[in-house]
Formats: sequence, structure tokens, C-alpha cells
Amino acid sequence: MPRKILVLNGPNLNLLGQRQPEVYGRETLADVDRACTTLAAELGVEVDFRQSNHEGQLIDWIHEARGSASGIVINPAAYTHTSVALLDALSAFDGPVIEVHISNVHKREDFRHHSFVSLRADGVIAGCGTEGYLLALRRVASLTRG
Ligand code: DHK
Repeated sequence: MPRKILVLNGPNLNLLGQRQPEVYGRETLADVDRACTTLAAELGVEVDFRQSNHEGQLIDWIHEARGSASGIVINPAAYTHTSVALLDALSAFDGPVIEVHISNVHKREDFRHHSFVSLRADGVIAGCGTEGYLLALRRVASLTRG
């Protein structure tokens, strides 16, 4: 069975392609899901791609990933900057975690410069657009290669 990588997306990313395209681009989340699924086939892994606007839902999915996923790619969106709960949930997960931001958060407002999730993440990709998801997927796949 191919190893499973959970790709999690936080609040407002369901509007990707429509909201602030000058910041986040014109691709939709469905486009990103398709690109991840195509790359996953090449890498011999399975991708489980999800989005929620609710912190508790994201936390429940991270808990479920314990024992069912080999690694996590996460764009926590605004929860990056606010959520100790998401940090704690990720800290209870044993596999590699790569944090992704579509925009370069360091070029933006000061409040986006701090990430709670980075205290747990094994790697962080920011400012590479939606291609960041593919870079993150490659990294998790290589870290989990047996
Ligand atoms: C997405 C968001 O929704 C913001 O709240 C983050 C992140 C940045 C991104 O670049 O993907 O600050």
C-alpha cells in the first residue's frame, strides 16, 4: 500500500483563485489538489487533500493522521499566526510536517511574520505560490522513503 500524505488547508483557502488573486494567484484549490494528486502518483505516494475553515476540524484530522498518515503538508492559513492548539496537535504527530504559505508572509504585515506552527514544522516553504505544495510533497515523500 502506498504511504499516505495528508495535505491540510486552513481557513479561506476554499476561496483560492477568487480572493486577493494579486496575493494568492488565480489557481483554485481544486487545481492544487489535482497537481498534488498527479505528483503523488509519480512519487508513489497517496495524497489525502482536505480544507476546513474550522480550527477544531483541522485538529481532529491531525489526530486521525496519527497512525494513518506518514507525513503532513499543511497550509494553516490565518491559524498559522494564532493557533497554539494546532501547534499542539501537530506536536502529537510523529511523522514529518512541512508548513506551506502561498505568499511570502515575511514580505507582508508584521503579524504574519510569526508562526506557531513553525515551532513544530520540519520545513517551511513561503512565497513559492501554489508550487510550494509540490515542493513540500516532494520533501515529505523523501523524508518518509523507507
Ligand atoms: C494564507 C492565508 O490565508 C493567510 O492568513 C496567511 C497564507 C498566509 C498563505 O500565504 O498561503 O497569512
